[in-house]
Amino acid sequence: KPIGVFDSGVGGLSVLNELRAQLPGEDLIYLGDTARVPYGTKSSLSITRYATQAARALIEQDIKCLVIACNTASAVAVEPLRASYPYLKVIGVVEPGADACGRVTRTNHIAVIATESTINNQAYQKAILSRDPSCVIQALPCSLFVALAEEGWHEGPLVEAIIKRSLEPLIAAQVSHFKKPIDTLVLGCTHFPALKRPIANVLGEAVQLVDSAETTALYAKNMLSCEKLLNPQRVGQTRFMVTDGPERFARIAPLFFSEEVLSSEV
Ligand code: DGN
Repeated sequence: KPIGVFDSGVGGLSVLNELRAQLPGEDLIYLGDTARVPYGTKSSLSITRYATQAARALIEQDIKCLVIACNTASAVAVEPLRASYPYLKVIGVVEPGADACGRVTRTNHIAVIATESTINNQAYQKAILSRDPSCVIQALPCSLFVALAEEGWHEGPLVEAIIKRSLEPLIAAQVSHFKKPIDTLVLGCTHFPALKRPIANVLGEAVQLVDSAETTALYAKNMLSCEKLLNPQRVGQTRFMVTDGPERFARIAPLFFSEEVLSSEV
């Protein structure tokens, strides 16, 4: 059986890339809800409705587990989806990202950057604090980074200037005498791994970046291995479905995914 992977659009391909690398033997079906992207500024009610419809479309493909490769949908809809489909393994990106924070931080001062909905929902903040209540968290919405990533603006002085301006509250805290500096930053949006280098340049070496795409793929691998659901040595296939604009999807996909993408509209 394949693994179902769902995102609001193209960003989840960063998670798919990591799944492909960690789980080469698995068949993957990716559903991008391109008709309704972005989720990052929508209400929890709408996001849960969209995520439920996407999950249903993937369950119809007889999947063995569902990876919500979207931070916003994970933050808002992972629990409602688990309640609706108790027999299905549902993996979101927030919990693996929060686990990774605990492993990386030395000072317990952590920042999360994500879309507005993810920040407002507080899923990362709650997940990190539930693992270690002594953590101090700064959370900052950076929805503008989504556009930068999709435009292919992934480096250069202009990109760094925009990132610097957006991260100003974090940078101010880094040099403040009153606040302890952060040592860990969670890239809490599918698009942000594409901006890893300029973000690292702006924040400097003292801040470690946690990429929730990477940690989610490892989490999925461990889970499937524990459940004895991993496929033996073979080369898995990847299939793509989008709810709108397969041409645009195929054009932008290479910014996030390293293999060829041929999608069909559903
Ligand atoms: N995939 C979304 C996320 O990870 O939060 C970003 C794109 C969006 O819907 N705004």
